[in-house]
Amino acid sequence: MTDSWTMVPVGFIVLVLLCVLQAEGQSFPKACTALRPIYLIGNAVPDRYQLPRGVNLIYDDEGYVHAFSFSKQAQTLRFPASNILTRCSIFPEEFSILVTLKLPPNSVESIDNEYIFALMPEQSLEVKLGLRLSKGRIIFDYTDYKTTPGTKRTSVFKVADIFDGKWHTFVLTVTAKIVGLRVDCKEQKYQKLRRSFPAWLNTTNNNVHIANGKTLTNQFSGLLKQLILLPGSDASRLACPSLTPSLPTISRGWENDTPHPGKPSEVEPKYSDLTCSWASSGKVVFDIATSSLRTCVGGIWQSVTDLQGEKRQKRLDYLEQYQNIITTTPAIDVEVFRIQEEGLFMAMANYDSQVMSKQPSTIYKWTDGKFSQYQNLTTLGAQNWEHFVIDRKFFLAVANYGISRDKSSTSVIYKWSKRRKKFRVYQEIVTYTARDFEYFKIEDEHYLAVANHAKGTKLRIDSVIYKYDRKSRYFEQIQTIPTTAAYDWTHFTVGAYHFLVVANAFDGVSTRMDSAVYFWQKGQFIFAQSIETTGATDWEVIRIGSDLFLAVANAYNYGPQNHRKLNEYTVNSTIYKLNLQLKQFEKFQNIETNSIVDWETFTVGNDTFLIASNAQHDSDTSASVVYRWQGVEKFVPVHHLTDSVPCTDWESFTEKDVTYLINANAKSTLSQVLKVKTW
Ligand SMILES: [Ca+2]
Ligand SMILES: [Ca+2]
Ligand SMILES: [Ca+2]
Ligand SMILES: [Ca+2]
Repeated sequence: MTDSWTMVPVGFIVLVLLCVLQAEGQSFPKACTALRPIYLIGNAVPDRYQLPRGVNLIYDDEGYVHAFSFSKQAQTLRFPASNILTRCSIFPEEFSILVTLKLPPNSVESIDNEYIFALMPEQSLEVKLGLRLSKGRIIFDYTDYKTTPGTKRTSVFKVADIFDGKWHTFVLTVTAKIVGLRVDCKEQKYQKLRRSFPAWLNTTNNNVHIANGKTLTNQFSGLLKQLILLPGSDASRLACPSLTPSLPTISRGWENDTPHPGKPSEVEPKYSDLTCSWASSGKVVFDIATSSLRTCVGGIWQSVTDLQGEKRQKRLDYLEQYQNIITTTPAIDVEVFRIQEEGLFMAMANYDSQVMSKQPSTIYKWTDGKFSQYQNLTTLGAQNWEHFVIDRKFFLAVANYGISRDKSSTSVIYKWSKRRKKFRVYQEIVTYTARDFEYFKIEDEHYLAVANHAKGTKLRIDSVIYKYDRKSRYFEQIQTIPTTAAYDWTHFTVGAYHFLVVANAFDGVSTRMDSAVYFWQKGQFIFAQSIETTGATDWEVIRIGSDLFLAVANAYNYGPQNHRKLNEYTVNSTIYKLNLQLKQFEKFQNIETNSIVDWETFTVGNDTFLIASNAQHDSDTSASVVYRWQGVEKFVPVHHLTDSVPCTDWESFTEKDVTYLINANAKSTLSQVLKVKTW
């Protein structure tokens, strides 16, 4: 094979290296994020002195609350969806709805298809999204506008308890594929949603109906106190205190707004005027003055955002395009690092496979809130940059694929010159189509693992572990480990133990093969466990609490198991969880990915996220996807980055308390920095 870049399977290389300019611009309607909590009743009933036909504001003696009741004439109570979704037309993919209501006593049988709210087109009786009560059940209606527009689907929760003539609060939470229901802060129930993600629910020319579904028979017959649409899928987690509420239903003494017989009160009672006692923990009010949700915890009204600590924890809202990085050649990898007393830097591994010669890879420096070009370093098929520090000296190592698989390549370690404020060549290492450098430290000693990909037609070759020699001050080879078309080494620790896991991509016949975990013992790495992978390109370590997870990026499904070559890029990328007793990684969750090359984990506030790169991104459905850790729900997709470029690598960094994500685009010369917007 003379063309070193043409590796079998061809598509696998195309995935990473093909330089095709990506058509820019997406014509999708804008999805709604960055929402504040929206008081839906207030939008339908803006003025309490001019109540719409059929709407009454009553004072409930039992609960000491004002609430709305609806007679048959209120069957058209509605407002345009554009009133609340002002900057966007796609209904949020992820949201919560909080409802405080009181239903007639013993109404399990009598309440039959009564809508609390419904999103409906102006001209039809279709319910695109709705919440109704029927025969002792709470029913969530939804539609999937991407694949099956017009087909209503339902999720049904049996909750006969709330049809008892008392006040109740429930929160319905919707993520991409899961709907959860929590009544009175009790245990959350979950159901799977049968819809695609994103479902693209366009709200243009749609109305939000309150307490009706456009027809007489769908009229809500209970009292409605609160009906709030909240951004994010976890309002119940925020609204419900961690301590178990001793009185889960809303009870006398919860609200004590003064009754005004015959005349509605002027404003919603302020949360501060409401009684919050130990006994009423878990009660939730919506504070109109600050548009925030407050909950009663241990005798104090707290904003829901204050619950997780003294300081309000930030929550990821959406990702905003922040800076375009125009590179001279496509970028395969990016590394973000800090140099003491100098600041934040970023190195791009640049390579244009059409030009088989040395090319510059660019180092950028963060200046005035943006990355600007700082230094060019000559590379040859640069695949990966790795930054590390030894004795307060700053290094950067580049894994060079080289010009031909028949020849060795020279990968280079650079050292930061304090005097010249530039990186200079420090050591050259002979590699074979190197894909990855992994730096790690074991007991004050410094190591580098290189992933050698192939030698000529041979895919099973040695990858090498180097150790920094204190005398010579160079890295010296200490161990070789046979790998098969190795793509990535990832180091991690479990307690005092050190591990390396390799991503083996292709054995010459199939991409479905074993990758392997090794552990460090007496100065060398020893095989510990094999894990079947499918064109593995990356391992990512995720720590949540005391749990350790390993996520594999399965990039490409090629071989006898897919002899018809169907959807070769659509593969399950698996997350494994370490079982400490068995000292084994066990399958934890499968996530379907599309041409993934990199998993990247990052945190915002208390939340852990995973982002899946999608190197091809050749259609609307194959963008990078952000997943959030949601406990029992595992990792749940929360953002679909349709506006992002195709990319082989994501990195995250935090500067001045703001989290950014940066990607490397192997298909064109446009890479991006995204800014994490929080609320
Ligand atoms: Ca990287
Ligand atoms: Ca690595
Ligand atoms: Ca990664
Ligand atoms: Ca990465």
